[in-house]
Amino acid sequence: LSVSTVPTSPIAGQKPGTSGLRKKTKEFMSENYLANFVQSVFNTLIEMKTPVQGGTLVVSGDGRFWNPEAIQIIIKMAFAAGVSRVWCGTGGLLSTPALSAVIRARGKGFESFGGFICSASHNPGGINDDYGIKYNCENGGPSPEKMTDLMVEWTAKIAEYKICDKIPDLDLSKPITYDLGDGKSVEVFDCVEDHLAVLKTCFDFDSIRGLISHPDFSMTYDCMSGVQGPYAIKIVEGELGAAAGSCKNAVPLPDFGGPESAWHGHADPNLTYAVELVRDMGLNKEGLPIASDKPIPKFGAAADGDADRNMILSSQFFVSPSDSLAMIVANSDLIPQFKDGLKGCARSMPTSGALDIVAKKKGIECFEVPTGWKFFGNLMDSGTHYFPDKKTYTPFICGEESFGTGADHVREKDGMWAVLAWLQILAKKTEKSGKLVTCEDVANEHWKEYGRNYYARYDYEGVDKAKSEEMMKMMSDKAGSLAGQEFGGMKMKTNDIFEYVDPVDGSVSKNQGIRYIFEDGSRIIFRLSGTGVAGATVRLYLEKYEAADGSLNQHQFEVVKPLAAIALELSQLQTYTGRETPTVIT
Ligand code: VG1
Ligand code: CO
Repeated sequence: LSVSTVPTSPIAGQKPGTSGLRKKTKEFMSENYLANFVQSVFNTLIEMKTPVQGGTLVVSGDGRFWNPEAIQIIIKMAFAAGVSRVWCGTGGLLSTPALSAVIRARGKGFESFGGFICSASHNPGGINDDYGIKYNCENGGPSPEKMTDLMVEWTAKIAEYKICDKIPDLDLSKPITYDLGDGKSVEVFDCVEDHLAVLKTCFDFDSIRGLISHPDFSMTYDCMSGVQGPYAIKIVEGELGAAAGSCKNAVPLPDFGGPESAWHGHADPNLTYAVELVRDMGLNKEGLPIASDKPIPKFGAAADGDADRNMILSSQFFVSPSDSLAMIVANSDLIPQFKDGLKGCARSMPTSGALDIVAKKKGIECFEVPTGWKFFGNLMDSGTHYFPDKKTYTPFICGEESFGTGADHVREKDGMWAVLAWLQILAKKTEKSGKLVTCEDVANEHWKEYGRNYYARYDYEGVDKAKSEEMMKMMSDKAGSLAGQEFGGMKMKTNDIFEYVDPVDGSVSKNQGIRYIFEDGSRIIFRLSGTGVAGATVRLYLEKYEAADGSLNQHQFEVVKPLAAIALELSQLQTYTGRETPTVIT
C-alpha cells in the first residue's frame, strides 16, 4: 500500500484531559487536527515499543457526528504506521466498555495492542457541539498519564504524518473482512458480541431472566440515543427477555437527539438530563416523587453517549451513584463474577465514603484514587502485587460519583455491567424472599446496616476559566491552615490538596482537588472539570454521614445544604464566578 507523508506543524492545546482529548467538533474537523493527534499517538506507541508493526488495532466510537469520517482517516493512518489489521464494530460503533472488552478478549493469537475510541462521552455531539478521541492500551484501559504526557510532547513537535490515502473509504455497516493486500485487512464484526460474551461470564443470565419474567417486575432502559441502543436491545430485550420497547431511545443518533430531544442532546444519565426516564419513574429533577398517570416501572436505568455511565432507579426512587457502588460491593456475593470472593474495591476521591464503610466491614482492601478511570487500571492489573494469593485474576469493583461503576472484567466503567449487577442482586434477593425486591428495598436495608452518606454534587458550568483558577489558588494557598476552626457549627479536621501516589508504580498525580474534611466525617470538595471544551466547570461535592441509628430517610439535597453554605463561604464562589446557583445538581 502506498504511504503518503504529509507535512504539518504543531497545533496548540492537544492535551488529553480526564478522559481523552475533547474539543469543539469544528476544531477537530479543521485541517490536520485529527491527523496530528493520531500521529502523535502512534509516535508515542512506537517510542514505547508497542508492537504497532504487524499488530491489530481497534477503531470505533459512540456514533457521534463526524465519527464516520474520522474512523476512515484513522484506518488509513493506522496502516501507514505499520498496523496489519484494523477491527471495527458494525457501523463504526463500539461502546467504551465494549471496546475495552474487544481489546482484551477478541481474536486469540492476534490480540490487539490497543484502540481508538472516537467519543466525547457524556458531552453533547453535533457540528456545533463536542468531539473527542481517546487511546486505550493493551489491557483495555485508558492510557496512563505517563503516556498521555508523551503524546502531548509529540503534538508539540510534530512535523509530518503518514497516511495510506489511496485506500477507498470502506463500508462499515455490516460484518465483513476487507483484504487490502500487503497483509493488511479491516475486519468489521457485530458490535455487541464480544461485550456480551464477557458479560455472560460475570452474571447468571438465567436468574436475571427469572426476575424479568416475574409478574410484578417491569423495567425501562433509556439509551438517550447514544451507543447503548444496540447493546440494550440485544442483551436486555433479546437475551434477558424484557418486553419489546423496554429499551427507549435505542437508535444511536449523531447528535444524541439534538436540541429537539427532552435532554437537548445531552446524553448524560443524571436527574437533570435524563428527563424522560426520571419522569417515567415518577420523579422530579430533585429526585422527589411526583404523581404519574401511567404505571411506573419497577426498575429504570439510563446510559450516556458512549454507554460507560449508568443511572439506576426504582419506582419513585433514585439510587445515588456513590450509594450504588457501595451497595453493589455489599451484595457482591450474589454476583457470580465474585464467587471466589471480592478482593478489592476503589473509588475516586470525590465519591462518597459509603464504599469505605462496606469495605471495612467486609474486610476487603479499599483504594481512593483521583477522578478518571485511568487510575483504577493499575490496581486491577496488580493482582500479584496487592493480592498475593491471586496470581492473575483480581476480583475488583470500582466506581465514581459521576454515574460510573465497573469491575475487572474490562478496564473501563461499564453502564451495562452496572445495570446487570443490580438486576442480578434483585434477582437473587427476589428468589430468596419469594416476593419482588426493588432497589429501594436494597437501599433501605443497606442504610440500616451501614448508615447513610448523604451526598450531592453542584456543577457550575461555563464559568470564566481565569477566575475559577484564581478561586482554586486562593483555597490551595490556605491548605493545612484551617484545622480546628469552626464553620457553621462544624469543626474542620483537615483541609488539603489531594495528591495521589500510585501504590503500584509510584507515579504521583498532584493537584487532584481541594478537600475540607470535618471532625464528623462530612466533606466538601472542589475540583475543576477536565472534560469540558469551553470555559471552565467548577465541581463542588458535598457529603454528610448519618449513622445507622440516625435519620435515614431525608432528602439528600436538603441534608447537604448547610454544607453548601459553608462551601460558598470558604470558596467565595459567588464573588469569583458571579454565579448565584449551580447549573446542575446531581
Ligand atoms: C468527569 C467526571 C469523572 C469521569 C469523567 C469521564 O470528569 O467527573 O468522574 O471519569 O467525566 O466520564 P471531570 O474532569 O469533568 O470532572 V465520561 O462518561 O465523560 O468518559
Ligand atoms: Co461516558
